[in-house]
Amino acid sequence: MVLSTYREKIGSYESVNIIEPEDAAIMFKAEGHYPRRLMIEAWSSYRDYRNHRYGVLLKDGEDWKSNRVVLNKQVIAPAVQGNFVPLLDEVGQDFMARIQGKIEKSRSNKWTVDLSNELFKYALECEVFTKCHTFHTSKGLDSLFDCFVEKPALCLSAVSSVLYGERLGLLQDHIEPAAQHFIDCITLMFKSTSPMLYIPPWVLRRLGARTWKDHVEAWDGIFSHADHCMHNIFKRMKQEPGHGGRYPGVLATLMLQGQLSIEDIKASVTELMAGGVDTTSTTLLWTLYELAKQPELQEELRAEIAAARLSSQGDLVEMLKMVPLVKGALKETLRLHPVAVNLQRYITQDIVIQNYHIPSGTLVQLGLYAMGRDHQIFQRPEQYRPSRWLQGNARYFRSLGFGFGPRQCLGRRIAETEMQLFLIHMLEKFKIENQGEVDMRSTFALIIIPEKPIVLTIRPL
Ligand code: 2DC
Repeated sequence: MVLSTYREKIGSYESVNIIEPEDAAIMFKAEGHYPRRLMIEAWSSYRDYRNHRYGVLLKDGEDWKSNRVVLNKQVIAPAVQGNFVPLLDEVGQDFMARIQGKIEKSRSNKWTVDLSNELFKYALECEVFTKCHTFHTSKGLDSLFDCFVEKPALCLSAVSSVLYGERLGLLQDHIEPAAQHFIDCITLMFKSTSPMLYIPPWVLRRLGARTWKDHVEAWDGIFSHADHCMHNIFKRMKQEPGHGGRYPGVLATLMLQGQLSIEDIKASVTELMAGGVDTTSTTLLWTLYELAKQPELQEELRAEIAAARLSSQGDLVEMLKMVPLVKGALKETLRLHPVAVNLQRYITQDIVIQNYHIPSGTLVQLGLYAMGRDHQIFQRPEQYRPSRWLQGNARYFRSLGFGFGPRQCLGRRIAETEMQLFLIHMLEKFKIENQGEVDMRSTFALIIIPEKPIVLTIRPL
């Protein structure tokens, strides 16, 4: 095997790099009770600089564990999926109505568009709707309310209506500027992070460099918007208790539970909001791009969806259990176009990989992008073939798009549900076509994104 394992030293850190699924299994087995990945210094520096608390993204050790356990129950436990499904389904349906409207307006029975900003809005709307939705009771909220500083500059009437149990209204032509600003801030935050993987943030800060300034500006925008969203929920919780016993949303549930401090809740909910926009929308965009190349595959998926729709008789949670090919498509997208170029762990015991002895404490990086495209690991890796995920034996430590184990992506369940429902609605109503395009390349902006805008044509079935 050529170079499947090697050491590298970039900037200030040294790592051992692997790509084999079997080696990934060894790495994860040695991750210990408090798994740690590479610390993104830019993100922690910003928080230190502004005196913001770390959420689970950046916490480590016992503090990470105790927060993560509480969040898991509300965000990623299978039992809570049912809470999100109706909310996400509603956003999905609205998105389809919006596409339909665009098609009708065009008078050519199709809509040709770079969907990326539309998908950002879709993802943000899903976010806010689930995480900062509404509430049904208001025990002892006065004290909670006090810790919020009103930010009048960011007066987002549309957002407050979502938090109130209605919607953001992002899927309209005139998007609220503050919401668009939030979206732009997230993109800038990712983009300005990558240079700081190699040059320490404090150096750039000392130099007054653009990168650091952009980064601070981006996070400032993210934090104030998230703060504003949460502030509005608090206000609503106080003003109008009782919301027909409906699911109150992640934020309200966490607050009413009182297991975490408000500061901890704010920190992790802000991360969830920021982490769920570009990631899911890019993955959906890549999926549509791949599907556009294969009309027959779209048909296959449609058949599966139609059968699932029929036999689930309106029960969406059941329906989602009957669409393995749709799920395979998303796995396939994350294989070829992973959001994270690699996964990393500091191992907590000595391990042996490919006959190399690697001492405890070493940073091990699993090259997710490389793994997904390796022909010894995936047959004909260049082919987008969702059905390859249907055979159980071919999956061992190969589907790692959301990471693995207790430190895997906290937003995973929401992201998966949101993306599955999106594809279901999309394929039930539309055909996706490309412009006879050549292969789209990707680029690294901390997460992997398409190098150029992806333009697709959407037609009614
Ligand atoms: C980037 O060399 C390349 O899920 C670096 O939703 C190593 C590295 C470390 C951490 C990874 C990062 C890479 C890619 C983006 C990831 C991040 C951990 C979490 C983050 C994978 C591979 C992401 C996209 C989160 C982002 C949350 C948000 C609040 C910033």
